[in-house]
Amino acid sequence: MNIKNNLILALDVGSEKEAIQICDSVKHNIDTIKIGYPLALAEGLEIIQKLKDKFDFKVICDFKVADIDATNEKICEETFKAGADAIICHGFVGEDSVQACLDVANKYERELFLLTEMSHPGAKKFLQGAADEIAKMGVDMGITNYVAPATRLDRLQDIRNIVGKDAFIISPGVGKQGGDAKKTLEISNAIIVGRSIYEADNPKIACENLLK
Ligand code: OMP
Repeated sequence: MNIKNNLILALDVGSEKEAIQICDSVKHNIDTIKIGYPLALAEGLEIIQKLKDKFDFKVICDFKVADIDATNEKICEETFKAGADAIICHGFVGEDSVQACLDVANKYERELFLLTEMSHPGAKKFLQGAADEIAKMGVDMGITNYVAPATRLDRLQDIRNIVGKDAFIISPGVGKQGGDAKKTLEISNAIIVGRSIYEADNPKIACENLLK
């Protein structure tokens, strides 16, 4: 995926009005947004196509899909039918569940991002111990897009070493979670940033500061 300025806006706001205001402010700095449960639950899946039509953005749906294969398939179908360019799924559920997501992504000629280790402190307790295996599974399955944390650069590097230099890694955790944009981009292909942009007095300037 080609992402302007290697910067993805995590648009975790609670209304279409707020979403449009922020998108309007950052539209010259950003061409890819991530929509997750907060906005999709508040406004419905129609918000995906509305923002695509208005701003010509690429939309990654962060539904962290983590169910049995049959249910994952239905979740991905609805998400791609609604216009998403990509979807994020969890890896800890195993190969059959992830394969179901990959099959639907391939059918729609869209993209799948496999979440390996998460960025928050709680990820250390269970997920960190499985993350290398999740990344290896992704490689074995032919997955080329990954999510890995900006908050632990050593772990991000470990995951990069597993998935290889040609894989595409996007990293959340810059800003509010403590990660550094520049250091992360030495390892990752793009950063995902939410609150540091949409809670800023001036989201456009917040983007510019991140890119300095
Ligand atoms: P901020 O912490 O506000 O910049 O937002 C980070 C965004 O990335 C949020 O939408 C999170 O849900 C998401 N995220 C993480 O923070 N950590 C992860 O490990 C994975 C994700 C994600 O899949 O995007």
